[in-house]
Amino acid sequence: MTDLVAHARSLFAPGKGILAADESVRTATKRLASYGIATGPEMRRQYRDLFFGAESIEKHLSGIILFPETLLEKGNDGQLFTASLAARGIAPGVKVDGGTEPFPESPDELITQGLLDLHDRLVEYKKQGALFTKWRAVIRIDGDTLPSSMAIHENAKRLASYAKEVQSVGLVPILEPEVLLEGKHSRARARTVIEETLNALFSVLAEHAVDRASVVLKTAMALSGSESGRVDTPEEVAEDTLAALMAAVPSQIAGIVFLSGGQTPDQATANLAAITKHARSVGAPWPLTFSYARALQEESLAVWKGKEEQVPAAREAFLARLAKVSAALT
Ligand code: 5MM
Repeated sequence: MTDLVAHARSLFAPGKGILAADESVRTATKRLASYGIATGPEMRRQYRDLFFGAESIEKHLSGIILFPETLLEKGNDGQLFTASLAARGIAPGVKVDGGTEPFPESPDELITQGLLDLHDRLVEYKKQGALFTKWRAVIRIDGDTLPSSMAIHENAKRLASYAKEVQSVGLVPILEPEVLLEGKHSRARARTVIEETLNALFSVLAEHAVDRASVVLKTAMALSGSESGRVDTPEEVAEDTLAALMAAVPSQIAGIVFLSGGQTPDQATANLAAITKHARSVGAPWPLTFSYARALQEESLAVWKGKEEQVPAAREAFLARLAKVSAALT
């Protein structure tokens, strides 16, 4: 087994998963504002410290995805975040895409940018302690019209170029083609779109000769759209999610992680538990775990509200959710 494959597999250590803490400046600003928290570089640093400084997170976390600025920052203990995470056996990763922009061929859809200077940035991120990386593409469902196959393919091509480049510098790529929850669509439609998106992705990865063994896939679950008026049962979600994954994802990849995508923390926990159980019964060939941002952070942010005196209680809320999400893996 190569080092890269071993790194990729270590993200799936039993009972552990990934905290996505890679919100861009824009997303972090919006998220903090929604809890009445003023923002700026220092508040973003404290936001990261709230989670990374919580006691014993290494019991449940194999890795944390960082935004590039965080690679260079220190926690309240005076240590670089990357160093204190690595010392606790938590792999630091980094988001390397440059965000989305309208896709010129189909302006209601989004395309991810960031390939131009990618190589040089990767070399720097590696020097700064990153062990893995993430690239997010966004796939929007609108009835039977969107996504267009052009948008699916262009995003797949960029994910493949990203993966190839990342592997060439010796880092693990997490490929995240996120099929959005927003919309009126049915769960069946979400399942079909996830399957189409992943089929396109893995055929382009094969064309680009991307080494599957160190590839980690980050995917949405198959869920009814957030404006459909329907809340799926965990069993329904598990069945349709696994059906899409079994139809499209090669057995050779290192593993699959799930995003929470706007589900409540309880939904994201219950759905993960049902997926874990169903994966065993259908003999799914890959290890599975979580890579949540909102579902892990939400309850803690509501307690914290940016107040120093609330940090212990906010960390307690975070640890309680983290323990529930990890328990969903067993
Ligand atoms: C979809 O967002 C990813 C997973 O988060 P959820 O569990 O909340 O769905 C997350 O890793 C996302 O890619 C980062 O938060 C960065 O997002 P932006 O919008 O800042 O690029």
